[in-house]
Parts: sequence; structure tokens; C-alpha cells
Amino acid sequence: MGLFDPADGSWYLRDTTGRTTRMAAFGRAGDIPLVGDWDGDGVDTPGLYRPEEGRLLLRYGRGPITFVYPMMRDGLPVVADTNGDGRDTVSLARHGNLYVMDGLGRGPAELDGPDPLPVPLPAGTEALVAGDFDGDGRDEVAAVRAGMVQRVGAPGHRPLGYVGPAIAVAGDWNGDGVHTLGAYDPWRAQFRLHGADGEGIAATVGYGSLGMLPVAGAFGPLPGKDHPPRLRPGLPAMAAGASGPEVALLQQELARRRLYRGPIDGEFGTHTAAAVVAFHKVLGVERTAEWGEEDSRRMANFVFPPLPERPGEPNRVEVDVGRQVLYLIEDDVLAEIVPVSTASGNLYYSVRSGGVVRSVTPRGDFRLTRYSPGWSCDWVTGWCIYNAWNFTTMYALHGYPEVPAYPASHGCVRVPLWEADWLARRLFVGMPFHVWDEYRPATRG
Ligand SMILES: [Ca+2]
Ligand SMILES: [Ca+2]
Ligand SMILES: [Ca+2]
Repeated sequence: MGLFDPADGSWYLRDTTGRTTRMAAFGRAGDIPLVGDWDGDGVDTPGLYRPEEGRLLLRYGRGPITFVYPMMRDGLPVVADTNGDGRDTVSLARHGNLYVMDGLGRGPAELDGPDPLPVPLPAGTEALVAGDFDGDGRDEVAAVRAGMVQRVGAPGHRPLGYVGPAIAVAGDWNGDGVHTLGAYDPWRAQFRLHGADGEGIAATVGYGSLGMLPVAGAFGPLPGKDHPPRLRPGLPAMAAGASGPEVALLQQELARRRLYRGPIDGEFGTHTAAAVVAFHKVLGVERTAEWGEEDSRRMANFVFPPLPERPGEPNRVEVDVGRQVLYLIEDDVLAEIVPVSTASGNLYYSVRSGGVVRSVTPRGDFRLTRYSPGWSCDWVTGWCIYNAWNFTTMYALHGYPEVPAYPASHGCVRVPLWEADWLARRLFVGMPFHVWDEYRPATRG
């Protein structure tokens, strides 16, 4: 196994005896590390896919000579020997389709012969991993979705395993010619090697730090005389005003958990604080805006809460009044978690009705019926709301300057202004909109 550190481009290759060989800097932040046997000599060597430039950079040894190939931009790469000729190539997924490529660094249109047929991926595929999972000498590609790893193009096969929020890799850990899953859990700084059944964990290895990206391969004989990377599970406590690479790592991980949509700029500002509050809301712990000592352990165990299944509604909004968040579901996959503030349940004097009323957010199954972009002000009450999406004639989802961590509105569903801008690009009139206090999945039996 090995780790790529995007902070300085270092590669740490760990051999089976546990010794480390450090490779000179190769790559930078934003690159996706790859490992493969590009020339078929039985030794895996490093490579990088640079999504924003559409480039594949390969090394045939551990030396500094790099070969550059053009590739499609903004894809999800996976290394596999899909035709079983002993050479690894890089296939690419884009827009929900996998393009299997048996040549290096070419787009489907530039391949000899007919274009490869794109293989549809399961909706919400987050990552790809490949290996010879059945031991027939050819690699299979598997898709990772919500932590479950499933072979692509093989419906009915049982999943290869569950890696949870960790980053999946595959390898022949015991040398029997069959690949099994592994995963790197960056919050525990730990590799977990799965057994053949995909379930049992055969071994765990503490290695590296949060922010490093895993690779796995047969690296051949290595000198193994270098220091291993600094072992550091999790992130230290931090709060608004903090800045630096550790804040950027926090932002990156909050974004990976669909809790943060701001820039990865290493500045712990309002947006990062709101995402930390949302993280605490989903967990059901004290809703502070500070990243605490115990939060790294919580993040390591973080899974999305169960949500109601709604056949025929692949795109919808679920407002969880109990947790004070909303879930945006797209293509039946949880796309984003946005903090909200719903009705306080308190009594207040209503200028409009001329009496004391109780603030209540209606529960039930609605649709977004009307969109009012920008600020809308009520001339009777003087209240102004931003980017309002009505789900009844009286109540709307809207942006508001104050979105406290507790229910505070008069009945509407408030979101922070920047989230209202962001949601404006994802919501649509007619979209199903559900409001409930708590969801508990029915237990079988
Ligand atoms: Ca090789
Ligand atoms: Ca091949
Ligand atoms: Ca196979």
C-alpha cells in the first residue's frame, strides 16, 4: 500500500514488511494518484490524473521521468487491466458512464476500432476501484456508492463489500491471485484490508494522516529505508478565525459529507462554521460552531441518517425539523445537507392577523409551487425574505440573514443567504417538498 500527500507531492510506498520508501515529489493538490503496471513487467509504478487539465502523467519506474498523455477532463479515473494482457490502463467515468479504455491516455473517440460502449454507472457513484476480484486474470471495475462497493455491469452480483466513508482500494493482500477490497480511513489514519468475503477485516495498518490519498499495488523490491509519513489521526480542535491547511482539510471533508459548499480556502469563516453546526445537528449533539477534540472520532463514524424512501420522486427536498436540516435528494441520492431554522413554536403578536398566534411550520407532503427570486418584503410586517420557494400559500423555504441553530422562524423554513443562492440553482417549481419531525425506518420481522 502507499500514500500520496497532495500537500507536497510526496509518495510513501509501504512494503509487506512495513518499511517505507519515499519517492521524490510527483504531483500536486488536485491530482488523483494512480498506481499500475503500465509496461507489463510485473511491477506497479505511480501515475497521476489531473482532472482540470485532462492529463495522465505516468512513471514507468521510481525515477523522475514522466510520460504525459492527453485524457478527457473532469473524469473519475480507475486503473485496470480490463483485457487481461498484463498491462494496466486508465479507464474514465464521466456523467454517469464508464468508458473502458485498453489503451493509455486516449479518449474513446481516438481509440482504434469502434468506440467503447459506455457502461452506465449506478446513480450517485462516488468513486471507482478495480481488481481481479474473481481471479480470472482480468480486472473488474467496481463502483462505490454510499460506502457499498458493487461490480459495474454485473447486476445481481452480491456487493464486494462495504467500506463506509473510507476511500476504497483493492489489492491481492495474501498473494493468492485474487484481489479483495481494502480502504483507507483518513480520520483514523488507517488502512483496513478486507478478507475474501468482503466483510471481515483481515488486518488494519495505521499509516499516514488526514489529507493523504491511498494507492495499492505490487511495487516490487523497495529499499525501504525512509521514514514513514507522520502518523496523525483526525484534526485538532479549531474555531472561527483559524486558518491554514488543517482548516482546508476540514472543509474538504465537510464537503465530502455534503455539508459544505463553500471554497476550500483554509479560512474558518461563517460558511465553515455553519457547516460544522450542520454536522453537529445531523449527529444530534450540541450544536456548536466549533470543531472540538471529539469531532474527529465522530467524523470517522459519520454516516448519513436514514431517509424515507419515495418511489417516483428521485428529486426532492426533505426537511428534518428534529435535526433542523434539509436534505436535497437528486437521482435518489443524498446530494446535500443544508442547515435550516423552522418555526419556534412560540407565541408571538402577529401584525398581519392583529392577535397573538403560535408559530408553526406545517408538516406533511408538499410541492414547491412558486419561486420569488431576490428579496421580497411584506409591507404589513416589514419582514424581508430572500429567494423564497413557497410550499403552501403562506409558507416558504427562503434565505434569511439569521439562521440560528435552533427553531426560530414564524413558520417558514429559513436557510442562510448563501445557501439560498446555491439552492436557487438546484430547486424547481413542482419539486416534492416533505416536512417531518423525525424519521425512523421500519424494522423488519
Ligand atoms: Ca511496470
Ligand atoms: Ca490491459
Ligand atoms: Ca477477473
